[in-house]
Amino acid sequence: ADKRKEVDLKKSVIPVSQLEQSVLFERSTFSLAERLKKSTSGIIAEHKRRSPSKSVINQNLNVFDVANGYEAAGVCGMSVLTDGKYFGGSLDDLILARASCQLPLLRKEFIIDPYQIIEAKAYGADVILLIAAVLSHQEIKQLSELAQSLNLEVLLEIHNEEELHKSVMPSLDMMGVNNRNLKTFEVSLETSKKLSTLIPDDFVKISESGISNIEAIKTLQPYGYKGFLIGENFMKTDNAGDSATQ
Ligand code: IGP
Repeated sequence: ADKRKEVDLKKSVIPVSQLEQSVLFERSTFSLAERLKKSTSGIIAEHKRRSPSKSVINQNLNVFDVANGYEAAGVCGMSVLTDGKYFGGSLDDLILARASCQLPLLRKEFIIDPYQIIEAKAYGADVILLIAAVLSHQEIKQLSELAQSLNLEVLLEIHNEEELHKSVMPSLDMMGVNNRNLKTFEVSLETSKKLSTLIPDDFVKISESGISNIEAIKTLQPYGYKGFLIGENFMKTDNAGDSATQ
């Protein structure tokens, strides 16, 4: 209930009706799922200044350079953290990424309210993230159907079998297995391997977190993964785009 209060406060800043009239709200969105299906590498590169597990990753890069660099490196899509409290991100980062590249953009946020989805669209996102660990079946359904009605794609994030089973529904496009344990922050690619066969084939499979080299990608591809979400590894360098090229 407390979380909702915070969101309600933001709601008073820009009314839904105004968000819906914004220029970006009208644009036709890019499909991340289609790009991943056609790609051989399938990289989704993230803009991430800091995190609860690592504190500061990089505070010096500007989001324009990062988005341009990722695009030049030929990645399939970009993830932009808009959470301020834990990751030092903002909606400004999202709109600036939109202004500087033509990549499909994922709004990386703890989405619990329909308002945040309208907001995602108005700030230039193409894809939203829903985290099964914090949402009920009914909430996932309501939020993903709203996203779908706005032509936004949905990436559903899971950590275990239970979260997967409660979430399978046709309004999702991609299933992301987070290799990072939310309680211990430990990462293990075994999580992706273990869950891969349980994910129905109609979803594009993405492996998230702790991917630090090409070997990890080569290891996971035979398990059916088409997308690889990489943050820290690119962001900890002086030039995020250059590191995404290698
Ligand atoms: C990226 P990494 O280990 O490459 O920096 O991880 C991404 O998977 C991670 O930032 C992430 C995340 C999340 C952040 C995955 N799911 C949910 C915030 C909320």
